[in-house]
Amino acid sequence: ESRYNPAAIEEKWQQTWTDLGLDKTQTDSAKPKFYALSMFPYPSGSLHMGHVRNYVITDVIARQKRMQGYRVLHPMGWDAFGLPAENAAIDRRIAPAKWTYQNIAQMRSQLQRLGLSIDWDREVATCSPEYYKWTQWIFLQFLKAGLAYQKEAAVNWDPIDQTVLANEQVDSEGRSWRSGAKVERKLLRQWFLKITDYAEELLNDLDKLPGWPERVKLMQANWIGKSIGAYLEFPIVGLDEEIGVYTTRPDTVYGVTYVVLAPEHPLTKRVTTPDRQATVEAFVQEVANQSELERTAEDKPKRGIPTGGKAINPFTGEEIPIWIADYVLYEYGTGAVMGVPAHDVRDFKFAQEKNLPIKVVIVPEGADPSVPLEAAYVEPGVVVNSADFDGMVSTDAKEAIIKHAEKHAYGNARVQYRLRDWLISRQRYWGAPIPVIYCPNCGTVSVPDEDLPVELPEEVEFTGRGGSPLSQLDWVNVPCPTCGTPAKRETDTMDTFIDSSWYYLRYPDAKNDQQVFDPAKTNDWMPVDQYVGGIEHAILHLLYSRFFTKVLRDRGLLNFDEPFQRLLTQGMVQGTTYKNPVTGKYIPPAQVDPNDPKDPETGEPLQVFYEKMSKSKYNGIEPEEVLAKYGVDTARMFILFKAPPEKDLEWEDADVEGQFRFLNRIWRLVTDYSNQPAVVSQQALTKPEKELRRAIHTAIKAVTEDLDGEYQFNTAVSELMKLSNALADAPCKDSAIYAEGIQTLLILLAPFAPHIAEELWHSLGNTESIHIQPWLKYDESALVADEITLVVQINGKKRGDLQVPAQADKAELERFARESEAAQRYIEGKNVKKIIVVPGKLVNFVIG
Ligand code: ANZ
Ligand code: ZN
Repeated sequence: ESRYNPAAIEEKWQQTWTDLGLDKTQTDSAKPKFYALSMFPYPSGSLHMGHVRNYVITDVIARQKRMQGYRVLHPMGWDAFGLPAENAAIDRRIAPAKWTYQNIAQMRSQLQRLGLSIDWDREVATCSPEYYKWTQWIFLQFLKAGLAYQKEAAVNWDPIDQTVLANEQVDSEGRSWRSGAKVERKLLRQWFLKITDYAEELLNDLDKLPGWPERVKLMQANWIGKSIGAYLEFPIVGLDEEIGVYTTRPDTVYGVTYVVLAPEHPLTKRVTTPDRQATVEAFVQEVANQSELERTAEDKPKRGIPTGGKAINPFTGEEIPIWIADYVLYEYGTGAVMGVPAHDVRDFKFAQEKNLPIKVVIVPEGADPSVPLEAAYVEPGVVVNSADFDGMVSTDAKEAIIKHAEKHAYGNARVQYRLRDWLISRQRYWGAPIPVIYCPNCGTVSVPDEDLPVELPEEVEFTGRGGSPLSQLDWVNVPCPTCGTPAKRETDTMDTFIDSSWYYLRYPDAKNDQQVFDPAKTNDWMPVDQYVGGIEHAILHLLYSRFFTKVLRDRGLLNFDEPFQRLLTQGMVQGTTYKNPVTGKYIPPAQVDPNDPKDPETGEPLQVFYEKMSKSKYNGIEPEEVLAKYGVDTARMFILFKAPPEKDLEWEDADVEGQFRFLNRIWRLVTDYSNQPAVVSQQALTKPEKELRRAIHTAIKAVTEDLDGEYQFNTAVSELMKLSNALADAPCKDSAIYAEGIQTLLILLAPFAPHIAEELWHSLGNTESIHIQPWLKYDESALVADEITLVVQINGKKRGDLQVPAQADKAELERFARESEAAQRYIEGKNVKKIIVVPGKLVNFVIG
């Protein structure tokens, strides 16, 4: 073949690699292991550029590690449960399983076209009974460990369709996406996993992850939200009970001017005075239908009312009013707060709106406490108006006040986490059924292991109404596994985040039908050495996976603490977007002249910018089209070269074209070479040979370091370009060094553009695959230059340069420079005041 034609080689090599079994996971235990993992996709039906970028990145890593002598595990699977399949069933009467497996088939063949070195023998689909059997088994492990429990929790309830809605199915106005009904909050008994038991370890172990982006660790830490403060009790006037509050600012306790309960707090009713009952009840009802987001929105006015009840500040003995307000959340802390308007921004606003007193107890050093505040003073300072604590630095007062409370038994130090237990119940069909049975005699009974999986019934009608389809089937009726009495199955299925919290543990032993996995195998491959995926999973998926790992470790199944050693969150793929700034409409590029972008209808000039590719913005590029035009190797090279992997990537056709031309240059370079006469090998290297050898080994070093370190694929590709230029320019094309150069170029190229590298490798007469060649090592001595370029400056300005021996010392450099033509011209007859020599770089003459 004389011309580079990707279509003619790509499928051929993919088939050969499959036949040779190159993508299979090696099990040779003498080799070090490397587990390269991409976040598995949701089988929506078609691959988009974000997927392509994700999987190409992991593939380069997997291929290079394999060449470096690692046994590599590089698997793929499908996060296959979830709402869209059920919606397809409702809208188009296609069974969720059928829809899902069709999509999987389609996307698998699209992935295979990318030339990914994936071991498909280990493929998992979370919706297959072979997989969810073990999801259910793991749930029962949590139940045994006391880490799964039921409690009432609010759900989004559509009163027209009589069904529970996921948060995504409720629009910003609180209406159902399907019926348009105003969504209500309804209490249902739900299953939870006790992730809060692991809050402290999940936080602390972030320190064990130096290979994670700082940003992601910070997001996780904030989500866990540890705060250190105090629990304080305020006795209720006229009742033999106290209101417990959680505060991070015990140092402000003398500034408390009211106490606030969450409206749903169990004490609300009892503290309310008879004259206020009706008003309070109405307010509680109103708040009950608000989402947490609405309640805590910063910009909305705080809503609250007095209950008529009073509490006592145990420090001062003062009576203060008890209020209820929407901004106090029942699920956080104790569901009650002490109001300190002088020192809390929210309380300040609230007190101003409600005319509550504001009492200053902390001031900046030397300030006058009697001057009224214009805003809350939230900084540390000196304590005032606080009895014995006056004069203390507020940060010290925190501890002193907690000690005081402990001594008098009305409070103590307390650590609080924002993290809540994980609500996993979904009132839906397309998920893993929660494997429990409710028996009138025995209560909640686990489905025995030998009865797993609890399979999803297939004869189901999808109407979108009347609750989960499962609850409407005879399927719910079973005899109790313990006593045989007629009993009922749980009809809720699990949150799909559960499926993805453990899939990476299954790949090392994906076909095991006796065990969730053989611990020996999973412990051997785990932890994942490099995980690659989107930043959108920075919090939940990664936190849940870390939680599962720790629980299964504590169940004796795993011998490590953290599942993912290193994490790479790849940036977004963005496309050119045309938008009419007046109408806000996005315009398809086909209707726009890129040199003069105007709205085809109105003639208004358009805004042009890059934005994440999406159908609604008409800025997407179809992977299939790029592959058809340029082949997959070009697409891979472009994606890797255009931006560092963690940065956003702006799709530019011209740059794709550029990579295609680069591969064409390599094609010509190698085919020209293979048509040349035999290699001549001499004893001593000529000067051009030495230089070429230096270029070769510099490339090996640079590409290796770019891949071993921070995965700087873009600079690695630049190195390949430099080497290819050095080869093109080399005068010694008949030398053995040139042969070494051509081979080096192909081997370094192989992980990036695997098909063209393989084809050209074979064109050189090689019969083994390039992908099983050992990765190259560089020769340190080859990196040393014989000569360097010495810059000659006059008064700091470059006036010329010259080649000098690399070993020349300072005095010699000065002499070379002084004798150079450039220097001669400028210093002739001038007074040289000073000469600055920077070894290896330049000589600067300061003349007067
Ligand atoms: C009095 C106080 C004075 C507070 C002050 C702050 C500043 P983090 O750090 O997020 O844990 N709080 C406690 N429980 C609450 C709930 N259920 N709903 C809404 N707010 C709640 O925040 C702890 C602080 O948030 C607590 O400290 C409490 O207000 C409030 F100058 O107590 B603070
Ligand atoms: Zn029973």
